[in-house]
Amino acid sequence: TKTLRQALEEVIPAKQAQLKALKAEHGQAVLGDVKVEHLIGGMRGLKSMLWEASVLDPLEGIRFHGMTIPDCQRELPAAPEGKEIIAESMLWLLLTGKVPTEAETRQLSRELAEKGELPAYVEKLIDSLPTTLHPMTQLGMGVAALNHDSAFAAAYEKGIKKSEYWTYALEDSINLIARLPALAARIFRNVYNPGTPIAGINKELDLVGNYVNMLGYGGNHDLTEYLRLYISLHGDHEGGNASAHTAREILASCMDVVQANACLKDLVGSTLSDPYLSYAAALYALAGPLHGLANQEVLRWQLNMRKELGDNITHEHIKEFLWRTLKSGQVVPGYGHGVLRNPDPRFTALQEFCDTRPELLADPIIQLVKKTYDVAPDVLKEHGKTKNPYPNVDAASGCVLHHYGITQFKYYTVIFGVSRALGALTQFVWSRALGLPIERPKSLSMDAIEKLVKA
Ligand code: FCX
Repeated sequence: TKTLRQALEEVIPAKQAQLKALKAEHGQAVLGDVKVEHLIGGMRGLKSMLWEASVLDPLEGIRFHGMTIPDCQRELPAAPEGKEIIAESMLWLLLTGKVPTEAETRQLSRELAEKGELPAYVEKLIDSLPTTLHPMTQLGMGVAALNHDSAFAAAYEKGIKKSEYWTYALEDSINLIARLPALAARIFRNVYNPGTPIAGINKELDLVGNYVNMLGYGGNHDLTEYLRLYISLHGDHEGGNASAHTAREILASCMDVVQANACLKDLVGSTLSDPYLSYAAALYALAGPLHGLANQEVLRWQLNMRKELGDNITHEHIKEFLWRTLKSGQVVPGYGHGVLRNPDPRFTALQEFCDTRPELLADPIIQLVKKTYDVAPDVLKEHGKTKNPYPNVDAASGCVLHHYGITQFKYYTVIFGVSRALGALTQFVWSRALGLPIERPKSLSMDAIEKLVKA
């Protein structure tokens, strides 16, 4: 049985050779035009980033190393007593491009469980925060503080070779992924159940099994399975989304500072050049309501709808509520996407999870999400602004958590944050393995653009 590191070591040389050949043979090939509208439109659709683990097709949705969600559900190992994809098999796939064996998956689960304890100083830091501080703010702070023990930063300070960066990046990334459940669960306990004990880490369990135990829902098999699926599916969504891009960009910027100051040895440890600080930055991008915070917003919006309209909500009622939201200038949370132009297959997968469980189908909030889906696309089409009138993953993710008793919707994006580390840190490791340079796109002022276009 290979370790994750060995599996990665095997695939790196071929990828390095691929990059070298791509640069030498096609470095000057044109992939598209840069238009003025790209500069003022958030670079939507501009092909300008390298990202290995997943690619998002506007119509078909996400593929992880070429595998669709149903492919992953069929082929990636589940937990011993479960059926859903687990975070470990998804992480293995994202990092190596290969489907792990059962034994490899279990070995990775054990490694994560062994590394999952939080250092005492981080527990103290989190315990000292006001419980009114948003859970996402707390998560970012905890992740940033973990950089105290960054192997990457320490090794850099000693002066390692560029070719060795990835090994330390991997060590930090695994440690961070391993510790996220304990950190996220501590935040949950402090904010919502102060003073209650947190379960210890069971070395025989997978990452999400332990997370559910630490959240205080141990023994709820269906919730555990749901979160396994949720965390695997939210793991990566190619590179241009705000959180993933932040993790990459911050890394690049840090490396600039590091390289520029290589002679100033004691500056290195204080730069942002490690996975912890990069991922903390990514979390704060995820915390925006147009991105990851949308899953909290969806539930808030659907609960408001229920409060206002009562229990017997018809399609007509929902239409009126949708129009009221739109006319008040707000977005309909959980609908629309920067890339997708069809219903999000992650939304579909989460809906299918519900479809096989009668108790979920009977839940009024889950019914409301389904009913909203019946009418929202047509309302959004009639409204005429949204390029994609269909649901994204956030439209479905929160209502199932609500059903299982995690009703504290301000916490939902933290679960997304535990998940997105899989993809963002995968790219962190690959950026180092491929020796990618600092990101430094060119910016222009409006005057400079006018000069260029009028010339
Ligand atoms: N409700 C109302 N209006 C919407 C809308 C929605 N759900 N989605 C897009 N629009 C509007 C935009 O606000 C924009 O209006 P403007 O011209 O007045 O600025 C117009 O339609 C065109 O936007 P569009 O090109 O379709 O979408 P963008 O790429 O600019 O934005 C997001 C994509 C996802 C930000 C947008 O659809 C949105 O705000 N959706 C609601 C929030 C949400 O669900 N976010 C989660 C997305 C994702 F899944 C994730 O990151 O987790």
